[in-house]
Amino acid sequence: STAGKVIKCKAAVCWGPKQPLSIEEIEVAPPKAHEVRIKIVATGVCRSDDHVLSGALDVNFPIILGHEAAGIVESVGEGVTNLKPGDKVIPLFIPQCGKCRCCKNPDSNFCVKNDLEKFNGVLQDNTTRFTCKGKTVYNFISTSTFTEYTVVDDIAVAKIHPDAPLDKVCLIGCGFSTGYGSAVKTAKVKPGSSCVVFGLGGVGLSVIIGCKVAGAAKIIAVDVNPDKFAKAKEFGATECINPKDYDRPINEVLAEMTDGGVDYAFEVIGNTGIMTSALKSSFFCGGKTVIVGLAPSNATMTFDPMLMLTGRVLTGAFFGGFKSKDDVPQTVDDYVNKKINFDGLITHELPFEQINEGFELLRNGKSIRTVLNF
Ligand code: COD
Ligand code: ZN
Ligand code: ZN
Repeated sequence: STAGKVIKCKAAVCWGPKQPLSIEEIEVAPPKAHEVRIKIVATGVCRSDDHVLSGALDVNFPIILGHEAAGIVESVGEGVTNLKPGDKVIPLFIPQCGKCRCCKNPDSNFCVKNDLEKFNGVLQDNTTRFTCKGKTVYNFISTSTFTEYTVVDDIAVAKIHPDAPLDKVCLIGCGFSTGYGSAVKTAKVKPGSSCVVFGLGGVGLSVIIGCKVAGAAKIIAVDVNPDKFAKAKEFGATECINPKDYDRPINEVLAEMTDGGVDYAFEVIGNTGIMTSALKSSFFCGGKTVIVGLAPSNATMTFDPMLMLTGRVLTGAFFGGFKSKDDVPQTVDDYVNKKINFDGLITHELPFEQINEGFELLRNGKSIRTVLNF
């Protein structure tokens, strides 16, 4: 057994922005108290990882990126009682400590123990378990999954169904949940309602899946790239429109299509102008707008506050509003029991060593999701 020993393994180390990831041999120290060492089996390539590579996100280097994954527990540290070697797990980029003010609020899914706000790159004890060439390697948003083995805090890992196919359910660790949860949890889409989804990337398509599962009658998909429409329809869009085909504001077009406005509008691009369009396209009495996309750091959203006085609702969440430790296992169960399916989001599968190719596919828009297998 490797328990209690340092593991030498392969990892994709990011030494700095604007350079390819480098496959290196690293050392992974055993888990300390309330930590879990995980053998990663499959990991997705997400836009947020690329934000570090492009220099848009400020983190400490060197770092091991990756946050959308599934794996198997190799060993656990002292005090970890709910997990044992061999358990299938998904690392959680928003932890759920269960004790903080956010965790105690049933309507919040954030946790004060997160590393999303400051990117300190360390575990709860302020150190990491990774070294490479004698240097400390930092952790990424409580997870770090571009490695054969990682160590995470026990508040940042969920035990999942033993029959779950890890090369699929890894998407529940980020992209799928972010979209799907935005529909079923943050918006709480009602049966028979009308929805519009702006932006048809992997996350937007997952919003469509959620709207459909929730029983929406009308799901209007909006994108400037009409190549995205076929997949959108496959996942449940009832109509697809391209703003470029109209010479008037898209909210006016949507109002005509939906008897005055949609019940639910989702912005899944990260464009503050589109956020305002989404708000305007929601029905003036009780229409709900959910911001899913992360806008550039200094961008601000502006709108006439009168839009709100008639009763529109504007909200948003990371990770689809999912309380990570509670909702990830449930979502995996729903996948195993065939209540949901998102296999169509996975357009590419590559061996882990070809990780840089995975990022190329993301950058040139050729992939929806690439899953790397170890
Ligand atoms: N009008 C209509 N469509 C547009 C426009 C526009 N003006 N601009 C771009 N689009 C379309 C593009 O053609 C594309 O199809 C789509 O919008 C965007 O898709 P992708 O593939 O770039 O993006 P996704 O789906 O992988 O993710 C997009 C998000 C914005 C949701 C993502 O980047 C994000 O911000 N996620 C939320 C933040 C978060 O939770 N982060 C934590 C860990 S990831
Ligand atoms: Zn992500
Ligand atoms: Zn908490």
